[in-house]
Amino acid sequence: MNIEIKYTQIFINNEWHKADNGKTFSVINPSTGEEICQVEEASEVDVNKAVEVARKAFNINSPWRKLEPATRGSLIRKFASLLRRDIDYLSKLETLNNGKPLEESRGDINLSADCMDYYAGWVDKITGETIPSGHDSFIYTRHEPIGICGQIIPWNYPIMMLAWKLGPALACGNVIILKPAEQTPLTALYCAALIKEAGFPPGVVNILPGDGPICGNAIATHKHIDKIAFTGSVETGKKIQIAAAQSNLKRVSLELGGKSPLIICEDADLDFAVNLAHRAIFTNAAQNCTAGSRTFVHTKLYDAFIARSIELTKKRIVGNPFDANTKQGPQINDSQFKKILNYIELGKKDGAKLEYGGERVGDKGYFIQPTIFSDVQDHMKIAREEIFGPVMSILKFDSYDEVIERANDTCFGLGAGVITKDLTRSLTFAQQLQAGSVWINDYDVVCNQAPFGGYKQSGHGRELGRYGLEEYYEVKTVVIKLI
Ligand code: TXE
Repeated sequence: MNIEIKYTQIFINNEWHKADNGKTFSVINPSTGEEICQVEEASEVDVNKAVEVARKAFNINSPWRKLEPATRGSLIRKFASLLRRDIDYLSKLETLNNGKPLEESRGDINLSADCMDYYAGWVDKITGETIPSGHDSFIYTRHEPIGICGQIIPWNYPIMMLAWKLGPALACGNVIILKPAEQTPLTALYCAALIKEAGFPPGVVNILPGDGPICGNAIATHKHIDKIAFTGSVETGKKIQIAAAQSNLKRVSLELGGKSPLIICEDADLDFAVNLAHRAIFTNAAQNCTAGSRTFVHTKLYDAFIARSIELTKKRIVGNPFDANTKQGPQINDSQFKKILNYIELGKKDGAKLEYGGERVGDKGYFIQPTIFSDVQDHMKIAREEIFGPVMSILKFDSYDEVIERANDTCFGLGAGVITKDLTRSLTFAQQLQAGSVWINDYDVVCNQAPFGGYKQSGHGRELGRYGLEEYYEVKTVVIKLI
């Protein structure tokens, strides 16, 4: 597919820049392993430049700070409408760079535009409170923007992660330095052009493509960046939290990995459960932080569940993401591809039973067969670590008390699902599962108005919904003595 690449430079102050040190990096098409283009690689010097213009944009008398709330909302809404206007081009660019099926890219862009609209609606509703006080004083709170927000995003949902980050930050009136993942900078750079077209003042949104340990680290350690929001691995999340603490104690919100359980109870309809569990793990080639990567199946359904899951998985079409029949594209890059194949080997070595898949598909690009393991035990690496690849791990259970304990026996806590028709059982699970989202008879339902985030090492803070705004404002108490 021939898709024109329009933007490959660093976006600072509504202008395009070359990297200060002249460096570029290669962006790879995961379907072929071949280079799409070179992109300018931002370093610390470029981050410093972005901070300088962002500070000006955040000055109390700047055009951005003086905007009426409704006007700020209109700018965000305009950006959403431009995403929708260019959805044909943007979805092709996303599929080229990330490898997800074209229909899924379209879905992501629609959800991203909806997310921006959702937060545009909040702009003039972010209110403080009046606080009870003595008869001779008046106390109220103001919700004020934090300032310069660094935002570092991953490659699995490139546009959607950008929208989740920009939406609440802009709604609260902050200014932004965003770094897309080095694997997938292309749609973020196109979005930069749309930000300018929408009419945001210079310096409000700056988008710097670059490497994690260089550009990302410069953002995390910068003394004049006031907040950092990150989505990615636990390992990098910890580095960011340390960098934030050691530099200027900037505010931190983290959305990290998962090892989410999906529990299929004995009263579940078998076909319904098989289809839901399949979608829960294999969506987005399982490059999904909420992937249902531990499938707990009640003993009574266990054998039939495995047989039907194999049948369904055999029909899953893996290949060219531009082909309308394709359900699963490639993994993002060579290192993820190798990591996943290595986990499959570990699963076999640890004694899990490989029921289906386990191999590479084709001889170029990073395609892997959807894979099913049964007889997975809690202690095995494939049941404990985030694989981030198309590997379904099926575990058997007998009693509900036991399965709740096993489901919670993980360092993660992002999502959890339960399939049952029993109301009391579903509510018991909802109370006792340690996860930021619990889905009953559904899976991975993420909507703009409901908070999303993790317990334990899946992160802290929440994105989306009203709670998502709380990560982007300071609360100021004003006390007035009535003299
Ligand atoms: O993640 P990283 P990687 C998980 C998943 C995957 C694993 C590794 O298990 O297999 O992480 O993926 C930037 N300072 N998730 O290596 O490194 C980097 O440039 C500042 C879960 O891609 O966390 C990119 O923009 N930033 C996940 C972003 O961090 C740094 C999504 C994510 O990269 C940095 C992706 C540093 N020192 C992977 N090092 C989810 N929660 O959805 C890297 N980065």
